[in-house]
Amino acid sequence: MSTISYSIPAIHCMHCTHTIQLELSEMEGVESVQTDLPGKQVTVTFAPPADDAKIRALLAEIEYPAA
Ligand SMILES: [Cu+2]
Repeated sequence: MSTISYSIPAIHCMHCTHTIQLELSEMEGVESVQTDLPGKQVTVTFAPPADDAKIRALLAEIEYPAA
């Protein structure tokens, strides 16, 4: 199990964090998603088949790329 925090400058409101939470939660292997609206950060706990590259790819796809 790994936990990584991503800095996501495009986060600006609760809609953003909600969308990110929903999309990441659907990824196989993702155990938990915590969002920090004021800090513009998302912390993801995951195990295979999820990995850092897939999470970054998904964030980019939904237009919230990690910095
Ligand atoms: Cu927003």
